[in-house]
Amino acid sequence: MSFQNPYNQSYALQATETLESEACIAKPIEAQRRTFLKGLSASAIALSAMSAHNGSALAQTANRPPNQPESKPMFFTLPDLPYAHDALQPYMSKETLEYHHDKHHLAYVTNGNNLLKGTEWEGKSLEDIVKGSFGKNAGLFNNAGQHYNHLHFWNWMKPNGGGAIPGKLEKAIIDGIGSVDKMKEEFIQAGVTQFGSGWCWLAVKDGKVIVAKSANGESPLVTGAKPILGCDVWEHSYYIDYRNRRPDYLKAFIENLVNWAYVEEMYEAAIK
Ligand code: MN3
Repeated sequence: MSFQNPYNQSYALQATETLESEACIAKPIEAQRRTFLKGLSASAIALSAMSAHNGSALAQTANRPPNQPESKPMFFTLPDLPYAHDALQPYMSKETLEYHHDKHHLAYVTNGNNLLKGTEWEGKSLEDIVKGSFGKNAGLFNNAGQHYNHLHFWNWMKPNGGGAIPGKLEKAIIDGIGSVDKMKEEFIQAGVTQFGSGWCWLAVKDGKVIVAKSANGESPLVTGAKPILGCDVWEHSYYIDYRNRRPDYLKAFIENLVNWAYVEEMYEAAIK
């Protein structure tokens, strides 16, 4: 096993963490197929994923030895982080991002591609795979769901994040939740009270901004809402930097890491 978490011995592995440790085992066969997504918008992620998809299809065809059956190109690809691994310090360390992006997210990509093969969702969009496989194909859902969540998670953060919320989004938050302070308080509380692995969210449901939480690889997508901000509360996201202090991690995330411009883009797309 290539992944060695020095803290594994210091805390009990919960049942929901099994997924996490299993995901670490997968070998990084997709590492060469990364695509550069610096500064991309939410909608551009989908387009870029498709162009990476097509690019790899071409490369695969060109490199295929004669008389070998044509294999389908991998659908899920791991984008590079939109900033350097050390750019979020001191709130999120280089080491955390090296494990979290380079190993954990890569494992979801690799496993997701393997589990997608031969299913009815091959060729569908990522959102359709996530929504369609929920409750029907747990293995595929877990990996596709986590791929979707992490694609956005990297963009929901930025160096020198936090700060002022763009006006239209701020108004929607106040209309939906009451105030910006209340939103922050409820968002942190959702993350703190998510038992075991999961995520806390801001989402748009019926045109209104709400706070939500979900287990494992689930997201508001599976409840008919649109996620606009999510924070990963799996231990792999904070244990190196914060150990068991999940509330401190959530506070640092909302105050110092959030890329509110990206949240606003997702809000605009969600209310269309
Ligand atoms: Mn994660």
